[in-house]
Formats: sequence, structure tokens, C-alpha cells
Amino acid sequence: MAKAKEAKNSTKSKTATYQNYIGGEWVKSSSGEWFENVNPADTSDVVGRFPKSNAEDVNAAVEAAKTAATRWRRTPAPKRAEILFRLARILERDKNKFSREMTREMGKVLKETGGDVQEAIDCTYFTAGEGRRLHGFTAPAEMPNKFAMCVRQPIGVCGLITPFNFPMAIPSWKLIPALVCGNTVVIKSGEDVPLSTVNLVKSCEEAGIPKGVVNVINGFGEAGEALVNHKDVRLISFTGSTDTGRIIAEVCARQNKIVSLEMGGKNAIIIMDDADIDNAVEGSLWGAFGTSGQRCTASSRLVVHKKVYKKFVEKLVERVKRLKVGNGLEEKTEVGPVINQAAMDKILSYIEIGQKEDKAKLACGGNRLTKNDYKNGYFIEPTVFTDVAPMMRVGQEEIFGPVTSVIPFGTLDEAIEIVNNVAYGLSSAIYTQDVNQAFYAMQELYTGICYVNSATIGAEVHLPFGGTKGTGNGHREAGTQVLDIFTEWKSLYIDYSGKLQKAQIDLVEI
Ligand code: UN1
Repeated sequence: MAKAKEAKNSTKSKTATYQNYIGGEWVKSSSGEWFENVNPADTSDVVGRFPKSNAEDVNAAVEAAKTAATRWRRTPAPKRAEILFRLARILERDKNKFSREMTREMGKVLKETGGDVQEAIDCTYFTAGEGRRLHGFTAPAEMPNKFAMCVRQPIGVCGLITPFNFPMAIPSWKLIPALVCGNTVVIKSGEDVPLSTVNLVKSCEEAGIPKGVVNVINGFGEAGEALVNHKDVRLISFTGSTDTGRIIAEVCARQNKIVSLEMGGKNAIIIMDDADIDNAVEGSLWGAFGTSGQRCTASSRLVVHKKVYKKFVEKLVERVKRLKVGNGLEEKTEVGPVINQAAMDKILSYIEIGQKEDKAKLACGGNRLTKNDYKNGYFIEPTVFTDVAPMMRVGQEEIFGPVTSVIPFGTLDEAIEIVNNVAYGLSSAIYTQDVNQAFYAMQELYTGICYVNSATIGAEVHLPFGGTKGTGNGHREAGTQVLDIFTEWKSLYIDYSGKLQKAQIDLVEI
């Protein structure tokens, strides 16, 4: 359930109205229905109303993307990239406006939404550079007077399904590589944060991306389902919950679609007995409570050496209690609201599980904030559980909120075992001053991302992003590795001998 409410009969004339973007036109849904995008810090503040799209809208968007595909594929990649460089400059120009609008619809603090737009800018500059690379390779052929090489080819119409927590960065991770590789796309925006996708796509329009190359559908699961099921969509790239990802993978498998999934995490920081404790506390605060813990990379477990456990917990709890929770638009706020009612209910239920079922110690937080400025928002106190055993539910399951679990350990091998022994494998970290321990941990931690002396969050766009085990299905976004999602290899053989040469049969004598 999204925070977005149905707004079929909305008559509020002042509410800003946004549309879908199909074939270069801004259009409403054929259903004639709308939903409201509200501010999670104050649900009486309606950010705008958006079309509640259905399968018919998705069909129109896919048709537009299909129509535009040939021309875009044949546009030289450096030319496609030129438009994307222009897009990056537009995003830079409008960064402040987009950040403010993002905080209003998503809740995270302004510095973080600025970082989110910056990540989209960085991704666009970096990935557009591939327009002059998109490297393939040559290889020697087995026969004389024969040439062999390998090139990347675009896939066709790609369906992009994006989450709420990085409203512009994550759409850009998918959109920009898809485009530079020569694909056309239909994006299904996250229903809690459609404005940021609309802002990104309006910028694409201004940059001069041809009609039909980028299409946007706003709405809920109905629209997403139609996109995943559409026979002309060759690829689905999805970031979101593990449950939804699994369903998407099943549907795609039946239809032989390419599917890239980025799902949950249960990331941990190891704090060794030789760590700089103050630095580790600051890192843990940022990793656990930045974005109100709503990152796939959030530090939701702090695995702390017994020798420094007491000292670390004391310092951590003291700092957590001082975190300023509030509206992300206010300068002093450090932790914003969570995204919607359902998310809040889920997080609160885990806080209850932690106390009742797991019997962990609630060191601070644990409550919804409801008074005064908090009364119309989804605010939860930053929460720390201590004395958590590794197999407790709060130590195993993704909570996706401002809650972290502190787990004591005795040896580095024990800590590594605790970190690895979860269903996911996105990010991990270790605080230590010892180079041997750091390298050993980097070798043994089975995650897609690993940090030394830094929290589990903060990946940069030019390195691959993704996780092992239940986090995904083996793909990596970002970096140049993302090109392997959005292209297929084509091997080319050119025989210039002027006669038939049979591979594996006409063996060359030496
Ligand atoms: C996510 O939480 O889904 O590394 C993405 C980070 C950010 C991206 C997080 N750059 O924390």
C-alpha cells in the first residue's frame, strides 16, 4: 500500500496535476482515474495528482517505444550520448528545485535529496561517456583470411520498475545505460515518488530525446504487472522488494525475458577491538539512520567486538538519542519520516518482534512520534536493539526503517560468519586499523560491496552495484558492468578468403 491515495473524485483545483508521457505527449490515463502523491512528513500536504494507469496505458507506451526503437538504435551512439550530456547539464541546473520537490514527496532530508540528484548527474555523465566506447573486442580466427570480432547490440524495449528510496538516482541507473546502448524504455515510476521520475523525464524531453524513446507510466502494481507481462517488452530491470522481484522473475522466466533484479539487504558493519570507536559510531549512525534506514544498503546490523562492546554501545546510544527527527525540508533535521503508513506499520511491528519474540534489549527509540509537528507524518524514533543474537528475526530480516541491531562477537572469523549468515549479500563493512584483518575481511565477506573504515552506504556510480544471494540475480548496475544488462553480444565472422572454409573441419596444417 502506497502513501498515495486514490483521488478519483478529487476536485481540489489547486492541486498540481501531472501526466503520463507516451510517444512524446503528456497524457492522462485512459481510466480517467488519479491518485494523490502526499508528503510523508505532513500528509495534509498534497504534492500532486498523477494518473492511475492501467494495461491500456502500458500498451500505448510500449507501442510508442517499439515505434521509436529502430531510429534510436540506428542513431550513432556518440550522438545518443550528446543528448545525454545535455540532460546532465539540465539536471545540474535544476538540482535545487528537484531536491526540494523530492524531499517533499519522499521525506529524506535536503542534503540527501541533493545527493540523490547528484547521483543521477554523475551517472549520466559517466554512462554517457560510453557513447564513445561501448567497447567490443576482436579475436584471431582459426582460419587464414578470416576476421572475428564481437559487438554489443541493443535489446529493444526495456521496462524499468523503480522504487521510492532513491527517486531520481535509481531511475537514472537504469534509464541512462538503456538509452546510451540504443534501447527504448517504458518506466513505471514508484507510486510514492512519481514527481521525481516526471522531473527526470521532462529533463529528457528538454534535452531533445526523440519522441517515444522514453515513456513514463504512473500508477500502481496493475501498471507494473502489465509492463512485465507485455510480449513486446524484452527486458525488465527492477529494484524493489524481494517478494515482488521473485514474482517478476517467474513471469519473465516463462516468457524468456531478460530480467535484472535488485532487492533486499541485511547489511552489517563489523567493529573490531582496534577500531577508532568515534569514527565507527559516526559511520554507524549514518549507515543505520541516513534515509531513515530506507536504503537497501542500510547498516541494519552492527557486529561489535566484545572488548569494545560496552563503550561502543554507550557512545552510539548517546548519539542516537540526540538525532533530530523532523521534516526533511528543515535545515536542522537529521532523520526524516518513513515513506508511508504500510512501511511505518511494518517497521513498528519489527520493533515489537524485537522486544517480544526476540527478547532483544531496546536501548533507545521504539516509538512512533505523534505530537505537535509530527502529528500528520510517519515519524519513528531512531531505534537501537542491543544484545541481539544473530539468528533473531531483527538480526535476519530486512526492516527498511530507522532500526539497527547490535550483535556482540569474539573473533573476526565469528564476526564474518555472522555477517554472511543471512539471506542477502548486498553490502558489508569493517572498522579496523589492522591491514591484515581488513584484507582478510574483504576476502571472506560474501557481499557485492564491501567497505573498510566506512559504513555500508555510499556507493559511487562508476563501480558496479549489486549483491550476492537473495539480493539479486547475479547482475550488476552502474559501472561499465551495467552494459551487460542492456546489451546482448553479437559475434561477427568475416571470411575474405574467397572460398568455403569449414570451421573445426578444414584444419590448417602447420
Ligand atoms: C539503494 O539503497 O537501493 O550506496 C541504493 C548507496 C547509494 C545507493 C543506495 N548510493 O547507499
